[in-house]
Amino acid sequence: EKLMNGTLVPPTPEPVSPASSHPLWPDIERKVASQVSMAKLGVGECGAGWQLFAEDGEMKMYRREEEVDGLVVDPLKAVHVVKGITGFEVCHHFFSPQYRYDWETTLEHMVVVETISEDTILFQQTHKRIWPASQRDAVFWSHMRRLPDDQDREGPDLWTVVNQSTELPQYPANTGKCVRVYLTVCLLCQTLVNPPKNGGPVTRDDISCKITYCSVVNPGGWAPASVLRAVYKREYPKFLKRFTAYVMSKTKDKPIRF
Ligand code: 6CM
Repeated sequence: EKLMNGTLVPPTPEPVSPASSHPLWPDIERKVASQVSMAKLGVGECGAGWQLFAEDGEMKMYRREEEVDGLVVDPLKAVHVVKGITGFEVCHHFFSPQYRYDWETTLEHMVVVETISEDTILFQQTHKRIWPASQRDAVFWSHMRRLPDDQDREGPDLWTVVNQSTELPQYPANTGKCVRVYLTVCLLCQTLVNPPKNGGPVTRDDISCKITYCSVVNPGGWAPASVLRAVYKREYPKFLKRFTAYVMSKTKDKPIRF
């Protein structure tokens, strides 16, 4: 830009670009819309073949056995209700890189490749090896958003985080010791509020969060089906319990954030 006296004013640099001008944006918009509408469906409404494989209190986990080219890609759908936390708080801790090593036990290393905007980040991760298969890595975008209330429901808005594999020239697949996995993950959260009878302020005793977690992971290369299914059966319940307990512990003495 030029001032009246002809001096050049350099444009103020933006710390992060707005996600809507990023080349990945059309993909993100499409994926988020389709993943959220799928996540909103109950297991009875989204096709046959869902089997309950883990249950613990309010937590229920279902999977559908599926293989593509001989590789296990079992879709997973989990629902949980957790007291004392909001959908925003759950999504915030799932999305933000600074908390990930605290709760993600399958993680070996995480790189923030690009912060596209405050709600959209590109990650590269390596995960722990599952014997006897090769170690896995993943490259994915992660996007967090508030969802407008389509049903004119009373109460707070929904929040979601969608993680979706993508390709990055800086991180070509299958060139090192890792095999690239391909993932589609959707976390969808609804805050439930029980208005206190005395008309006083809402406390953590009055709220709970209904969580839906859906995931499809293609292991990308050879991994024995029985071992993979056994690992998933153990690791997914462990993840959801540990992660939600973590959010409870991080928020319990803090003001509620919707
Ligand atoms: O959704 C989850 N985590 C997110 C943040 O890391 C993200 C990552 C998903 C990665 C899924 C691919 C994992 C493949 C390798 C699994 C290795 C298991 C090692 C077991 C230890 C011996 O969406 C939570 C993912 C929870 C996975 C169980």
